[in-house]
Amino acid sequence: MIKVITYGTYDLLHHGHVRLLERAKALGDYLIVGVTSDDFDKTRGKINVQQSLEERVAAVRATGVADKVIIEEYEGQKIDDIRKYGVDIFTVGSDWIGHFDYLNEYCKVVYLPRTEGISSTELRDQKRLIKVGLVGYEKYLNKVYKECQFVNGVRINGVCTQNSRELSEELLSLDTTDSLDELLSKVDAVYIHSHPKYHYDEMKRALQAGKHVMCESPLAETERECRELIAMAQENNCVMMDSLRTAYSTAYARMLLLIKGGKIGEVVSIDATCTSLRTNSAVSGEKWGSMPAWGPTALLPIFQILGTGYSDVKITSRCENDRSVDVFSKIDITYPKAVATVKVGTGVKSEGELVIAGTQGYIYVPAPWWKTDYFEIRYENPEENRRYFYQLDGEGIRYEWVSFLKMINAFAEGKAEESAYIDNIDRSVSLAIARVMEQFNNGIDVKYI
Ligand code: C2G
Repeated sequence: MIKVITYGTYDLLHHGHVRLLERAKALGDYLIVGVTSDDFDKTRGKINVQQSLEERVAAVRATGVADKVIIEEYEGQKIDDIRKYGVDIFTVGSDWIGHFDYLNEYCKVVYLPRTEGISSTELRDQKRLIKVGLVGYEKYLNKVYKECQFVNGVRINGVCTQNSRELSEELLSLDTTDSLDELLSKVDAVYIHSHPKYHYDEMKRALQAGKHVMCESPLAETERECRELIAMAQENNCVMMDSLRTAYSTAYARMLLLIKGGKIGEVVSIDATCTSLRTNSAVSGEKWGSMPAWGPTALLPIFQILGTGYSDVKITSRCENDRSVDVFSKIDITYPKAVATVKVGTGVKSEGELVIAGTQGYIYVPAPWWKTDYFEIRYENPEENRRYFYQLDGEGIRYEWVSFLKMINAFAEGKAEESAYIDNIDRSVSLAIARVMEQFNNGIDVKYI
């Protein structure tokens, strides 16, 4: 009996896939099909696969061509599978020519001609092409634009900024305007990365125009405004996403799960530091202190791990002449049974690490923890220590955009509840972040040094 094996993602299974499977089967008597797991696809750069592993496996099974379906979970697995199942022929489409020649050492390798004119990428694009406008601080928009190129289904077709001095050439070639209304008239959604004092007004206008919004945290400068926007998004049937790329880093997300699963016992203390030495003038002439620049990111793990039911928040800030521009701030948060300290700086440099201490052990995330691919769980007995690594591409930005698109789709299909599951940041966390920013802006319990 001749055994044949082939692999693929098989997202939105189409006749190109089916033809390949049929021809693969015809090469022998028994066909094994390896379907890639979501994690493996992520590490190989396929980030916006539409269907779950279960759906993709079910679709491959339903073709009736495969004798056995397996899951491909790690790099190098093909060699293991070929040996394990005694495979005679490995086959894959001609888009991979040369790539798998190394398998010749274990079995015969056959590249089958790819079917022209159809692909999962095209199907994903057809399913929904969301037109998005970028709003705000030009330097960061350049980064976001680059990251969007990895996400199918999104087209950036305009920029609204007050200062296009630092826009990249690609962005300058799009429609650039300083009028938000003009931008809103030609997009389905907007991404906002402006100074937080503009967020409320910009989001309100976007939501009133029926546009979906993803806005860098904080959503607004006061909790009341934040609540108002949440209600407005609901009334207008729009997605409103609080944007913090860290929440979409796989390592960070897995770390949260391990903590919830009790790996370090009960969490008693969290220390998070975020600093960057950038001059305020570089940011569109706006004066961004440490709190607007880093506060929301640094507060994220605190509220996601310890919850938002804190008893007390005290802030110490070192400011320039203007009290709203803090070059360094320290936030001390007390909970009934835990404490947290956040240090943020735009005029001070420190080690940007995250330490989460529990009753049984602690988690250490090295700098820069907010775009991490790695962390360690450490115990009293170092032999029990564990290290975790998860590939992170593009600082998490591209994964965040995939989630934004999935949420927009869920809304379009009338499954708004599903979008809450896709969103990695709970509304209560967004509100707590806005509340602390409001406290800082109003100088309540803030000691200036
Ligand atoms: N295919 C094809 N014609 C198309 C599209 C896809 O023949 N129009 C083939 C591909 O060449 C591949 C299979 O169908 O052999 C599955 O395609 P994908 O789901 O895109 O998976 P891919 O990323 O190519 O995975 O490590 C190798 C991979 O697992 C192959």
